[in-house]
Order: sequence, then C-alpha cells, then structure tokens
Amino acid sequence: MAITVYELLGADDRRFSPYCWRTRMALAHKGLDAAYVPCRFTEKDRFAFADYDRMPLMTDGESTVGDSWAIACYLEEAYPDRPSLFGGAIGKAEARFFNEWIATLSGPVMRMIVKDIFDRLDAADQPYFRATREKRFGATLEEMGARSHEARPAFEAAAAPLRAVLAHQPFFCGEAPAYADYIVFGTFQIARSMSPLKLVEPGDALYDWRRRLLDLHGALGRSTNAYRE
Ligand SMILES: N[C@@H](CCC(=O)N[C@@H](CS)C(=O)NCC(=O)O)C(=O)O
Repeated sequence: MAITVYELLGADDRRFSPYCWRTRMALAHKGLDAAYVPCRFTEKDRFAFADYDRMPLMTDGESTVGDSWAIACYLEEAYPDRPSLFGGAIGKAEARFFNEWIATLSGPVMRMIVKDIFDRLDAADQPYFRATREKRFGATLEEMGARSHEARPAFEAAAAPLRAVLAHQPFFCGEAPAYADYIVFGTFQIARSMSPLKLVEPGDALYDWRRRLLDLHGALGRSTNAYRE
C-alpha cells in the first residue's frame, strides 16, 4: 500500500511543522516509505478530499488519517510487526502524556520564534500566518519578536525535567528512541529550521539528545534546510 503524507512547507523547501516531524520520524521508525506532498498554509485545497484542514494528513491505501497522534496510533495498529512506536499499552499511555505536555515546551518556543517563522514563509503564506497568529497571541508579530526573550524562562522551566531524565538515559523512551522522543524532537525541529535562535548549546544534555535524534534513520532530521547542526 502506498503511503502519502501532506506536510507543511516554508520558503526554501523548509519542512518545519513539529507535528509533521513526528509523523516523519514515526514512519522512518516503522521502516515505512512515504511520498511527501509539500503544501503551504494556503494550499490546503490539495487535500480537500479529507475534510481535515491541518497537517500532517496521511493516506494509506483506503485509509485517511489526520492528526499526528492519530497517525502514530494508526501506524502502530496497522503495522504491528514493525518496530513499536510505544512499546506496549503503558508506553502508549505515557506517550499520550508527552503529547499533551509538549505544549508546555512548544508554547514558549513558539512565542520566541513566531516572527522568525513568518520571515521564512513563502510570501503567499505570510498574510494568512500574520492574521491567524496575531489573533492567537493577541499581539503583532513585531511585538512578539521584540519580546521573544520574555518566553525564555518558561522554556527553561519546561526543559529542566527533560534534562533531568537525560542524566539517566539517552532517550526519553529509555535506551532507544520511540514516539515520545519524536514528540519532543518536533519542537526542536521547528526552531532549528525556522529561527537563528539557539535553544540549546553544546554541553547541554538536550543538545546531545537532539544530535542523537538528528542522526537517526539515516540522518532524516538533517534533511531539512536549517540554521545549524
Ligand atoms: N493536533 C494536530 C495539529 C496539527 C497542526 O496544527 N498543524 C499545523 C502545522 S504545524 C497546521 O496544519 N496548521 C494549519 C493552519 O494553521 O491553518 C496534530 O497533532 O497533527
């Protein structure tokens, strides 16, 4: 069966959606090939058949699945003989926690880089992004950019338990990476591909973890245009 994923596209072929990165890594973890259809915010008509207006959206034969968590659950059920994304029911329940908790980390990251994202979108997408994000944040993108440093303490507070875990094990899922790692990785990928801001520096356990994630699956994470290692 052929798998197709509709994923978000920025300028210069940047694949920057944190949710789409979760799906990319999940498919690679399962060893499944997929055809990727890059879509800008203003090109959602490409998947109008789906009655779903977000990315990632995946089709697999007759199945159409939207939402990165739903896709991960689908892949785990549809391809049980491939490497597991969750490692069983307990791991799935814990990954679900990560799926909700990640907003604690990604919220501050978005506040730090939202203007940078705007700057690296295709011009056709910028008016839509400005209108929707200024409404969401209740501030102009320029105001958000000028105050980006104010979100740093919230990012560091969210990063603290992640660093504490990495003092004991190389991945959030233990000795080997799995879906909870990919959830966190997506947030680092949007920053890495769309902003010059350094979220983590060498010497930080999170930097080393991110490097391990970037090396995975044939260095899939490095396949997008980005600012740095
Ligand atoms: N809960 C969804 C969220 C997906 C989502 O919000 N994707 C963004 C891209 S990062 C999107 O498609 N946004 C479309 C828009 O803002 O119009 C998931 O986990 O996949």
